[in-house]
Amino acid sequence: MSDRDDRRLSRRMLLQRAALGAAAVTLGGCDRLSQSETMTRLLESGQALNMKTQRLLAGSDALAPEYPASMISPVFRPNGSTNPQTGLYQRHLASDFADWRLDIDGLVAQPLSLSLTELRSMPARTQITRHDCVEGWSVIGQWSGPVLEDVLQRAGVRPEARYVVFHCMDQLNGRDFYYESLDMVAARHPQTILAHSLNGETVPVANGAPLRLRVERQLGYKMAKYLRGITLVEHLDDIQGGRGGYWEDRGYTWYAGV
Ligand SMILES: Nc1nc2c(c(=O)[nH]1)N[C@H]1C(S)=C(S)[C@@H](COP(=O)(O)O)O[C@H]1N2
Ligand SMILES: [Mo]
Repeated sequence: MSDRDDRRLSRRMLLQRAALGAAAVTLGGCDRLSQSETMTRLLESGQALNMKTQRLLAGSDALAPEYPASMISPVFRPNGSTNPQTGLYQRHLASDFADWRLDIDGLVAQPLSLSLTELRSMPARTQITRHDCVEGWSVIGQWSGPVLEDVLQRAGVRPEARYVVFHCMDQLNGRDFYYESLDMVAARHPQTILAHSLNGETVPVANGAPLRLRVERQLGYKMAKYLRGITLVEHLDDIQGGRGGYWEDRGYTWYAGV
C-alpha cells in the first residue's frame, strides 16, 4: 500500500471512529433507558472487528508512519486538560516535579517507583509522528522517551496481566481523574513510549508534563498526559467506570485505531 493510500485509509477510519464516538456520546443522554445496553454491545462488536481487522491487515507490530523534521507542526495543538488544577498536579508543578514518581504496580513481579531522572536516563526512542484527535484535526511532533515495554520488563509483567492502566493527575470534570488503558499488544508495540520530550524540549505543561503516553496507531484520547502511575490488571471492570478510560466511560470506543 502506498503512503498516500495509507493516509487516505487513516483519514477514513478516523472519520468512522469519530462518527461512532459521536453516536455513543449522543447515547449518553439516554443511559437510563435499557436500549443503551444493546447499543453498547453493538458498538463493542464493531470495535472488536475493527481491532482484529487492523491487526490482521497491518500486523500487530506494523509501525505508524514517521515523518521528516521539516514536517513538524510549529505548535503542537494542546487539547483536553492543558493546565491541571488539581492540588496534586499544582504541587508537583511548583517543585518542578522533583518529588514526582511514576509508580508501576498491580500484576508485576517487582513494583517500581521511578523518578524523572531515572526515566530520562533510560534508553529513549525518538519518533516524529502524526497525532489525530477524534475531533478531526492532526498535528505532527517529535516525541522521545523510554519504550513502555522496557519499563514493563524492569517491573516484570506477570502472565495473568491483560491490560496496562495509566493513571493521570488531572480531572477534566473536577471530579474524576483522567485514565486510559491498553491491551498487551498495544502496550508492547515498538512505538508505544513514555514521552518526556516534545520537539527536543521537556514536554510542556499543556502537552502533559512531566510524562505522557504515546500510542502512535491510536487516536489522541488514548495518549494519557500527566502520568502518575501504571497498573497491570487482568480486568478493567472495577476501575472507575469500568470501560477502560475517562472518555470510554463516556461512550468513546476503547480501541481507537487510526
Ligand atoms: N490526562 C489527560 N490526557 C489526555 C487528555 C486529557 O484531557 N487529560 N486529552 C486527550 C486528548 S482528547 C487528546 S487529543 C490528547 C491531546 O494531547 P495534546 O494536548 O498534547 O495535544 O491528549 C489526550 N490525553
Ligand atoms: Mo482528542
